[in-house]
Amino acid sequence: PSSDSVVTLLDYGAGNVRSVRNAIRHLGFQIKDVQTQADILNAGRLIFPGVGAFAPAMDVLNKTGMAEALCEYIEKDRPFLGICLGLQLLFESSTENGPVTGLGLIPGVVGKFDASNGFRVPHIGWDALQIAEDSEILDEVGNCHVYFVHSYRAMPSEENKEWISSTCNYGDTFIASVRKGNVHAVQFHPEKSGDVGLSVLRRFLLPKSFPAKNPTEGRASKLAKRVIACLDVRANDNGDLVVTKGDQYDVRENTEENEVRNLGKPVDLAGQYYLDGADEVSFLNITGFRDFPLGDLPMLQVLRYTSENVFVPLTVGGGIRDFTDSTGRYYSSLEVASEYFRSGADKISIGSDAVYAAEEYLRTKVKTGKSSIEQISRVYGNQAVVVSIDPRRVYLSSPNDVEFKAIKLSNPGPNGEEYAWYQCTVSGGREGRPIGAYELAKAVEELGAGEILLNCIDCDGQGKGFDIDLIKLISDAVSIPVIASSGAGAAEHFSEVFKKTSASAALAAGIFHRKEVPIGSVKEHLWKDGIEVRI
Ligand code: 1PR
Repeated sequence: PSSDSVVTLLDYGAGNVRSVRNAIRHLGFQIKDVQTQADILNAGRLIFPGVGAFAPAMDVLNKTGMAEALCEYIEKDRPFLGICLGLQLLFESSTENGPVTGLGLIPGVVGKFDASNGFRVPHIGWDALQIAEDSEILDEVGNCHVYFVHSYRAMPSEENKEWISSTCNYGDTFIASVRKGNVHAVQFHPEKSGDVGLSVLRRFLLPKSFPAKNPTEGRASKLAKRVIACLDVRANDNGDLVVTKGDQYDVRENTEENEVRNLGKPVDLAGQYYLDGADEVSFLNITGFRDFPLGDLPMLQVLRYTSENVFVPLTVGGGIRDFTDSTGRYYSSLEVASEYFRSGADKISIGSDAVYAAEEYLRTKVKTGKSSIEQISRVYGNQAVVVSIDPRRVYLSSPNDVEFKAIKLSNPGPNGEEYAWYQCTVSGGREGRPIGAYELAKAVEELGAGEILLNCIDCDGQGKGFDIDLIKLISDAVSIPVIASSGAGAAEHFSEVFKKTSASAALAAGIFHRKEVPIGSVKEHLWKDGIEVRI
């Protein structure tokens, strides 16, 4: 390969840089991995996708001598692109588990977003940029949304203003990208920002070799509400992995054969939903609670293949827990999650195991640090940990009938009951547990979950709309983003959930699989209704 088609990648082994690799390859480039300091100093162009937390990253860079080499490379104005933590590390220090000293190339301290002003932290999703002139690699971004996922950010100041090439406003104005000469860094994820993100990478990799297209037309002004396509995946009775979809979690056909409903192939459908404009794609391995997911190589393959062509965030759930296999080998939930991340997942979602962890935490009031939520968020950050809640409505005549949070329903129950509590379940809805969705949501936020995927068994597959009472209850109770799920049957249902609750995203399955309403029509409808979405 000619040196023009080679990109040097600094991957210090902290997490998932698979999507960055896939995006670089997709653009026709080959990757050379940094092994030594010399690889940095001799790079023709260097991409540094920082992953994980600030302190361990600096630790590795210092111990390996990479910190010194990076500073030398950047001070010589060699072509550089830092992504996410790869931007933050350029600053003087970070308050993340610190203060921790950074590379010190840009004046300023990286600090945490303030959730107290009503903005949910982590900052997850598609947001708008204010782009300075001469930003070069952002030339085609224009007014389009790009994808962010982070809890810490650097702030603009007199001292660093010559570096700033764009800012973003989320509660306060923070630095979305920097540029000086050939040195660039972005807080957002170009590799997860669809076509617009790929244009940023392309302009870095091929500077000036083609004229900048006019900025893509966009209408972004603030954080968009996300529309997520969900694929419930399991093996059918022939052992093939299929996308299935249940009614109230029952995924079998109502026929004599009672076969598992088959709505298509996971990789194909995910690719289609990406092209249709899905802001994220989620895979739920719905029998993961039974089978050991690392024995489930096809699911890992699904992620690997999907992440080659789908440049929006991917979440995978099912079976994330500690496990001992038939030979007695023990796997921690962290190892299971790591395998999913290595295969291309950006976030993992925990169902049953989060219920057990929350029950124990509420009983003992002690954070042991050993739960899957704590282990995974410590290493990958809480933005990578979603908790999937599968509650079922339990009707009550009076809210005092239970020890759990009960609410007055907008629509009374079958026997005129005015109240209900939402009982959490495990094992795909098969077993009810002594904890409510409200108690669970608050507990898992404290344990380190970064987002909640809120299903509702009663509404699943019914197409009658989301459970607004439930979604309002939970999204008002926590300050992390909540994804509303279960029951979408029309574009109006998405508008309703965003108007009546503070959910950050809405997820649907059946309506998309059955091709009743395409994702694009949902987005158009939301836009016309005055709701910010990524078009
Ligand atoms: O418990 O950590 O192994 O995780 C299992 C995961 O699998 C959980 O996230 C759980 O929600 C999911 N799951 C388990 N069984 C089923 C099932 O359907 N039998 N699917 C299941 C849950 C619910 C939604 C669905 C929405 C939208 N699927 O994700 O996609 O309800 O559907 P709709 O738009 O068609 O109404 P663990």
